[in-house]
Amino acid sequence: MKTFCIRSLFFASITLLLIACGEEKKERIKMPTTDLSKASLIPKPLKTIPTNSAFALDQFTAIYTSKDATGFEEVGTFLADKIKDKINLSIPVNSEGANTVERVIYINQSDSTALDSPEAYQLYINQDSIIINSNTAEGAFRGIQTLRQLVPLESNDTLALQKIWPVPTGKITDNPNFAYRGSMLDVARHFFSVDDVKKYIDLLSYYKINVLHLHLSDDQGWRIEIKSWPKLTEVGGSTEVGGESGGFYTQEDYKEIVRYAAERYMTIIPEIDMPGHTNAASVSYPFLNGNGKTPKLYEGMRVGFSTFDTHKDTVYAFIDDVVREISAITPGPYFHVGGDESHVTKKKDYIYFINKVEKIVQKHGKRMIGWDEVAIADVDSTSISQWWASEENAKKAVDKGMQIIVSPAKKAYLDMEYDTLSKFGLHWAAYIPVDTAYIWTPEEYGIPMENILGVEAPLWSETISNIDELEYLAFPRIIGYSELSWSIKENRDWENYKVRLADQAPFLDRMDVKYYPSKLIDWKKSNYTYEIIK
Ligand code: NAG
Repeated sequence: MKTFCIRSLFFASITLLLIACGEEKKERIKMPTTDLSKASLIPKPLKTIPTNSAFALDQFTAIYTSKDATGFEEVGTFLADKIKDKINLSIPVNSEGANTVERVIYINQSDSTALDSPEAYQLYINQDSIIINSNTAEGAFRGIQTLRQLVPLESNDTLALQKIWPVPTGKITDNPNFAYRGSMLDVARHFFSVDDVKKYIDLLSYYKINVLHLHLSDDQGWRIEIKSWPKLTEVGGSTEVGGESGGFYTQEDYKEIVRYAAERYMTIIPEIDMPGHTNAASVSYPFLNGNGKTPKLYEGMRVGFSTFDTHKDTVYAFIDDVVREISAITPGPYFHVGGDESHVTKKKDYIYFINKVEKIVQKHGKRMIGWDEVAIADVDSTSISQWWASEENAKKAVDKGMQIIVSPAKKAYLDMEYDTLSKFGLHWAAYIPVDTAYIWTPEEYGIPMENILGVEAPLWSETISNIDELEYLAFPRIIGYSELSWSIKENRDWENYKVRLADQAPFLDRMDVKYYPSKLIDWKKSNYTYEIIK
């Protein structure tokens, strides 16, 4: 309580001081009128109240963060770095005695009960101060994404000459609808470098996505170093779809991805897909498939032809090592075991296998996630089902009391083609144009709200082999999935969204994102045209 009062006093006096100094400055700078409720924010915040004036972001602005509040200074520094990247303006963070400071951005740890989830935040933008309140650094981090989106890339003429960027004033109260807002990247069919994954993570975090699920193994490749089973990557990591040389993450690489994601309050979920989708593992260690044959490396696109031997103890000893090594370098609470399309595993063997693997995952301190098929086994209510194909399996999972990650292929698969002219992608589930990707609700499938953990958009990589192609399939649809999982239904409307989406163009161009320029969107501020639109 005492620290709270001191902090509030300190904070109130800074604000008063700044209001006093600000009055003088206001006469000199003619700031535009604004409307915060029309700002192109994605995902749309819970509540926005505009006050129609503007905060002048310029070289006399400084960032201060709550003292002794874990992670808050780092959030302040992150914001300063991003503002520097965006508009080349350097803003000091927690600098003492900066007497040229006229306006502050204050990132404040509050203990308000109104901010009832760790990601909730309030953003007050006044003419002379910006205040972000959150109970946690995670909430503050979500709040600064909103603020980043409000900083214009370019200022208008007069203000631009004075190097002032106007930020619309008002109050935002925000809180995610779903705690799990995910994306998945298949690095098994085609391998993506650590730098590619980092670029993707950074873009996702701008839209408040907080989970990246990495599909680390499949028939075509094994992508993570397992020290006790080195051939997995030496042999199983050596190719990919189409026969290129593949690749893998060393454990140090993986830790670097985890660290980079954690800096953005994003959880990494590792997936080792089994008992099907395991050809690359069985090429590396042929005892795993139990049929006495050494399979060949596979570079095609078929699914459902491989399986582990579900009866051998040595197979479970192998899985134990894999889960143990990966869990030890994964701080997040989840481990994804795949479990999809085990077409050549007998049903009773499949059930036996999933039950055993669930215990292994739990032994290593993680919650099991599996594709929706796992619900046919005797899984625990603490395990999670990722619904992608079968409504019947989703229902079974609900009956077992499991939580569900909503990823219906027809709506949420980023590897589905946009339309018949799409340069990349598949269309076995559907064509998914940008509006179809947005106009649905996770609640519409009859899964009770309390069973929905969140939404995830998987990006399978059979047809894409580099970051440009990844971006083509992911953007702009992933931006819509962020809104579907963060914003409440009442705040989602396609006509309103598509205008806000078009306004992302300058940012996406600036980040060199090779997005698909859908004709459904009026990208007038974009520099970027993909040949398909011609
Ligand atoms: C599914 C497979 C996946 C494949 C994808 C392509 C799941 C859970 N399984 O058949 O291995 O890459 O389609 O869209 O999606």
